[in-house]
Amino acid sequence: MTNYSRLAETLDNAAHQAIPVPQLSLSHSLNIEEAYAVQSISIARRYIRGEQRVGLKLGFTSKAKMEQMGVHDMIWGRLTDQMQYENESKLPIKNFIHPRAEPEIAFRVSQTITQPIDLDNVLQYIDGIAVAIEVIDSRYKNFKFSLEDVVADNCSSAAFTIGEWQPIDTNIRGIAMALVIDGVTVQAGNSDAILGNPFESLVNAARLALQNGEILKAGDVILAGAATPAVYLKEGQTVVAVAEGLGEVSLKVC
Ligand code: 0L1
Ligand code: MG
Repeated sequence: MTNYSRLAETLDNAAHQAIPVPQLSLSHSLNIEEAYAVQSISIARRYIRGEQRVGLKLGFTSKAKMEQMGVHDMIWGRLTDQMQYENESKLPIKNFIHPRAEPEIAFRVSQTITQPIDLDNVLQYIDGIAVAIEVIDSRYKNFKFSLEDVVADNCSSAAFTIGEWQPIDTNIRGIAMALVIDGVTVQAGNSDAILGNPFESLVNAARLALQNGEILKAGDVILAGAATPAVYLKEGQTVVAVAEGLGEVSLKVC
């Protein structure tokens, strides 16, 4: 019988020590529910160390990425306070294995979400929208994984930073987004690459949270998904995410 706790410990240690491990799928045949169980146990180890859950993230939020991975739904992971960095702060690269950055949109939840929400009422449940950088860092060697591997690995969640919160009536449909490293635009995209409408991501985050007993409450952050492919980070770089009308947010890799 598969020992989920042992697998969770392996992934948690890999993240904590920044040392990559072989894909779980090379030695275990987990299904997706089992992979989420491993994620849950792995994150519980962080909670025991004192970290607090501050929100959720969605991954595979572009049609192209879902098709590439052969899935029909997005994946989700938990964000903790230890993963959050102040805007313009230093990101110590030694704490990560092979970090990559992607420009995202973040939502701040305004009230407990106890029932499914939809595009018509989504604004009732947020009080801020911001540009964000998500730093993903697979705990697997060579950043290679199966769907079940990446779910067990908390969807590669590693770090994030959020720009200044903007009013909820700020337009985020069809806006230009970019990742700029040391003054050079290395990725450019559009917010509608996120599920065709970034608000869809929030609706789906609420659905997945409810399905999985992760109650979203006031102050929680939702990272909606990437507007462009992720880019590897190197020491010394300054990475900036820019979103038209939302402003920018940055990290200095040290
Ligand atoms: O979109 C994401 O945050 C990535 C989800 C996990 C897949 C990956 O690590 O590329
Ligand atoms: Mg992401």
